[in-house]
Amino acid sequence: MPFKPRVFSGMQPTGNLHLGNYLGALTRWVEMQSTHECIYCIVDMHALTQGFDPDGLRQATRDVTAAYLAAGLDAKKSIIFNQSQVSAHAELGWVFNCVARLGWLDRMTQFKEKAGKDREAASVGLYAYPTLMAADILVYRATHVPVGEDQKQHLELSRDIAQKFNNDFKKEILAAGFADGIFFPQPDPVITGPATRVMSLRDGTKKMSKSDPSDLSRINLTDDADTIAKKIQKAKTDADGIPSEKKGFEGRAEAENLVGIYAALTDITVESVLKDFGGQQFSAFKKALAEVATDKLGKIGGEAQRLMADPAEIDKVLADGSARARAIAKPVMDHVKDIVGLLRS
Ligand code: AQP
Repeated sequence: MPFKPRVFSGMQPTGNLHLGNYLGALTRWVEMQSTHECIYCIVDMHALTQGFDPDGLRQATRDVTAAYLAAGLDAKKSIIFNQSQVSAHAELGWVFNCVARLGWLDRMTQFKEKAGKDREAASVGLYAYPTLMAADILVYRATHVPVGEDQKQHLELSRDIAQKFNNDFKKEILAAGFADGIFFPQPDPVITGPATRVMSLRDGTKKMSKSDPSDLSRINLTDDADTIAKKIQKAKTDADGIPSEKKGFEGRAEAENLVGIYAALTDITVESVLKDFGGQQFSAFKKALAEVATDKLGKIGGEAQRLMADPAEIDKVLADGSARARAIAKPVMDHVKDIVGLLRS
């Protein structure tokens, strides 16, 4: 039986959302609201993998919710909630820890990057991050996952986990009444759009990230016009100007990144940007980029600030979303318990 199309995605409340989160994921999330049933999560349990800061986590969870709403997510249309309020995520995450193989997790490049040289000091949670992510998606039997390019490998692991679960428990799944013997869908990554990998403004080889120690490396959704202009002005470039053709980007990651950001924000192709700006110096281009960035992000930042002034209203959105998410996740988790042999009364 084909699965009902359903979208799931999430972001970690580990700091301010930035332009990469916005162009790589959020813009797609907003679009998909008009075509799909959508579930958007603030994955607060994932944030624990990066260290503990209880007050900071509470604040960041509300900030990210405000940014979601300000960017155009509609809490009536979509389900918006924080992960820890739906315990089925953690329950299924544990089952998946027992389905996934160590060898699979050993290959995850994000763990290697985040753990750095001192692997032994990394938390078990950071290592098991992808199995919890698989649970986040599959506890809703979601079919589509809009994410940035960096999440591709984790999505492939989610697909492997779904397939292994379906294979390992085929007999039990059939006995539970699923006639085709398939319980979990294999979720499709939706990695589309002009900016699936936005790079740091200070180093074109590193992705823009919330946890980069340099605030100059990213444009936050809450930055005001002056800050955006300053960060773009200070963005790393090279001595050559804007090329007239794409091949002129060779070995010039920073230049390619800035032009890509301009194209994504104005919804035109990179070729068109090069036609308009080819041959010009970066100083002029950066002014134009600051204008479009301020125009687009200024409204979101302002609206997010307004929403953040009323935390009780944000908590209400999360409570409502959590209740709706629980109503979908609980029966799925009940089936999983029956399938794997966990008694429930
Ligand atoms: N630079 C980026 N370009 C395009 N998409 C990006 N995403 C993140 N950075 C970029 C996408 O945003 C979504 C949410 O990401 P996340 O919060 O779960 O964590 P992350 O991918 O690890 O993002 P950060 O900013 O780098 O956070 P930290 O520093 O806390 O680890 C995902 O869909 C991601 O692809």
